[in-house]
Amino acid sequence: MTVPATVARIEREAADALAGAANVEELRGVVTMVLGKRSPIVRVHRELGALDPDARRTVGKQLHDTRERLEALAAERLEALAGAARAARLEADRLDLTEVGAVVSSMSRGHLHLVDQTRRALEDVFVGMGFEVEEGPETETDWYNFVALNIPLAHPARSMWDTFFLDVGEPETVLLRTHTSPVQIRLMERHAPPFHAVMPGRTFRRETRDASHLAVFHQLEGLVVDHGITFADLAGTVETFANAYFGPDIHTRLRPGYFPFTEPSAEVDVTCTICRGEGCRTCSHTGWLELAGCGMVDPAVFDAVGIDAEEWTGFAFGFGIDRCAQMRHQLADLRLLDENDVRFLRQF
Ligand code: FA5
Repeated sequence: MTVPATVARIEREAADALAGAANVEELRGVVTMVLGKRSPIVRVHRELGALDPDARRTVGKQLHDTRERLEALAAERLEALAGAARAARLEADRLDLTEVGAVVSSMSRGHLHLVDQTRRALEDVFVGMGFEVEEGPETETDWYNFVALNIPLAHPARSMWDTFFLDVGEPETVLLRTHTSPVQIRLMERHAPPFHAVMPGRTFRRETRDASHLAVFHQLEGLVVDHGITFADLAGTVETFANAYFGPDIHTRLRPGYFPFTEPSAEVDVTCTICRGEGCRTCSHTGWLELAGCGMVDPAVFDAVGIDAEEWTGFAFGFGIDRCAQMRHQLADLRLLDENDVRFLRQF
């Protein structure tokens, strides 16, 4: 075979090898093999000296052109293989957000606790009746929780509320509020009448938990102060609320009661929804469950906050939010509400 024919064969074989490289790594090996120091074209180049001057020139030029074509081909292959590798990497790293969405939506997502749902539902009913929503602190002073509510120190009515006192300041002056009634005082201190407000919040008592009592529970206080407010307004408000929240077939009753901060006072009962009035453990076999305390604001309370009891009259109430949830959803035992059993909580 002539030298030019040999060079032509070398070029074909080199071009095939470059085209056959499957990836960048392999291509680098082939380039060394076909263009490196030990490659066939370099070997032919070394043998040029043995040729006559004309053939040496012709073959020299052929070798030069061959090298240029093979280098161009190698560069082209390198670009193609590197591009393919990049695309493969991108594909492997691709984040499919629809897949992530599917995983997330199959995970169980939390929701509001039944007590919070109930608080919001109660607020909605009262807001619909024209009330505003106010809040107050869970830690209170003896003055707001008792004294301003016409319960001076050593008053026997203090035993109605078994209190958690905090070890702060003078003994028995700072406490966890036993009811939401102190928020009435804070509201009346800050603003002038009229008032139409509800005040939901957490309350605390040193009580033994049972089917209808918790030590940490929730109340929704209500206060209406205006010109010419009477007990009939109180009774009408309680009835309207009960119909809106429980439905028209649930009956409520007002029973005489006693609270130092209201006169006259009453308790609001609802037909026990567990036994439908037959009597059961939840309602202590009475057929009724106590939902709230209420009454006409005592003039002594108006005096404590500087409101003229000759000009203004008003009523107040305090509903148990947990008990409202209990009766609305027929929970035989109130303790389900603070035990955090997800099998129970998931149902609401
Ligand atoms: C009071 O706390 C008064 N502050 C209510 C009030 C406000 C009267 C305004 C007059 C004017 P009582 O202790 O009865 O009252 O509680 C009111 C309601 O809170 C009860 O009817 C009941 O629904 C709920 N409640 C009371 N104790 C508990 C408890 N341990 N666990 C769950 N709910 C309770």
